[in-house]
Amino acid sequence: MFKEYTPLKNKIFQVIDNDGKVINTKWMPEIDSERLVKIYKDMLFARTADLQIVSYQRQGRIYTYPPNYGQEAIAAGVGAVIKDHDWMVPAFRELGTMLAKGVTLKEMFLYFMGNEEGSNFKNANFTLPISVPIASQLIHAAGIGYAIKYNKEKKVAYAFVGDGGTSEGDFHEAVNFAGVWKVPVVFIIQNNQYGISTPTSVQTASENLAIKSVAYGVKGIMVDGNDFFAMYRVVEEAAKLCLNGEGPVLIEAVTYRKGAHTTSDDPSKYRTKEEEDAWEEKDPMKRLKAYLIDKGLWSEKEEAKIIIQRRMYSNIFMLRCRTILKSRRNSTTDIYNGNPVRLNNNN
Ligand SMILES: Cc1ncc(C[n+]2csc(CCOP(=O)(O)OP(=O)(O)O)c2C)c(N)n1
Ligand SMILES: [Mg+2]
Repeated sequence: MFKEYTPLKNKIFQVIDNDGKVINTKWMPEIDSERLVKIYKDMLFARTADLQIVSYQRQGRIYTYPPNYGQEAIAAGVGAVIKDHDWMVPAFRELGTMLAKGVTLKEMFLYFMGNEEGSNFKNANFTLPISVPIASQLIHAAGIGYAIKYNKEKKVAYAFVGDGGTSEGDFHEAVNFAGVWKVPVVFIIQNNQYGISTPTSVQTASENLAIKSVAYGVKGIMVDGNDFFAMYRVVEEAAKLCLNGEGPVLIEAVTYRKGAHTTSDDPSKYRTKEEEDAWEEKDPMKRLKAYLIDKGLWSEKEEAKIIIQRRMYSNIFMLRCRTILKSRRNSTTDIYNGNPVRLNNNN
């Protein structure tokens, strides 16, 4: 796969088209129907929760939030392959993978309410907290990969970064280190076309982002990040390579951020309606849904039922989070052994 789709050819790996039709039978992954429907339902859960969080922010019930809207197939592809014992090294736009790893929606809500309990994942093993300093998490991933190799463990570390993050020194240091030490890390670039308002076209002079793997002597591939099957297959192959000692792998997942950069951004200032409409055709959920409906595995009726149910869940979670917030501890609780007098004086 990595030879056939070398980034030097600027060729994108796809399995289904925009209508959900299989166009690449050679690389179609084997996933049984029951599991596939479960994956789709999980994607729907993540999308519904994501849209709900944005609406909570508009109501003043949650703070700044970076929407995942439109990028769900990437998170789901990794989420379906990652194992409980693997490492998840997130940036901040991977809600679906976090949920797949066992992070709860409640913890995510708490995080975006600024509560430290939102970084204390109780059910998710080997999952680092959300990382906002762009690309800094990749250095941790390379180090984790080194430790996995040193300890002779059969594990993979999955690390995320955005297209903008590839311009950070940390990205280059991490991929270089990982390449030199041949560590089992899968780097996933979510190329959602923008770093806030900066389009990928002015982010780099490279023909694509996956091509950066060539300079570091690691395998790389450009994949349609809105094609769930393509994502799944690429991540599955990358994991196999890592487990065989042939890692790391750099994946550029090409997608589109349908929402704003964060809830404090207004994308209409820097992109056109025509551009948004063109990407709408490639929406990852629509494509997978079309595939499932064609195979008789899903229906619009079932979808409507599930969305109502999921909205209800997320409302319940939100109410619980409000209760936790009311009982929050002082922000210096874990810093000092007893608060300094000056902090108690309120001046
Ligand atoms: C080191 C650092 N510099 C700047 C910022 C401010 N900042 C937050 S998000 C962002 C853009 C990130 O773009 P990209 O890597 O494409 O990820 P995306 O937000 O599109 O998922 C910037 C510059 C930051 N968080 N950290
Ligand atoms: Mg981006």
